[in-house]
Amino acid sequence: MWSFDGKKFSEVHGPILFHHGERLRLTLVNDTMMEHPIHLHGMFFEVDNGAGEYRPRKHTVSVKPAERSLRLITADEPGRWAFHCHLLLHMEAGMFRVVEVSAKPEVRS
Ligand SMILES: [Cu+2]
Repeated sequence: MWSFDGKKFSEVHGPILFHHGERLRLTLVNDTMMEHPIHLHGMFFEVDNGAGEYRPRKHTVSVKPAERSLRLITADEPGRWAFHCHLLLHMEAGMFRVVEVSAKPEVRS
């Protein structure tokens, strides 16, 4: 079974919610024997590679077998976005989620 957090897309209810403007740390743990190119649409992953402020900005980054990969995200694009493994076999089997970034907060004067 290919999934995120042990659940296929068909088994989850609703999107993963991000608040507009928030800064997030995502930890991806690959506990399989395959490499997974993980793609988040709409926003960049910043790869936290231990090099301080020099973090590569990527839409898709592969996570190797038994690797733990840290990413930073700024949720700055409101809407619903696909988050999935880019191996189509894995995506179609359930390694897919929808990320929803809440609407931009009202600007008050
Ligand atoms: Cu995969």
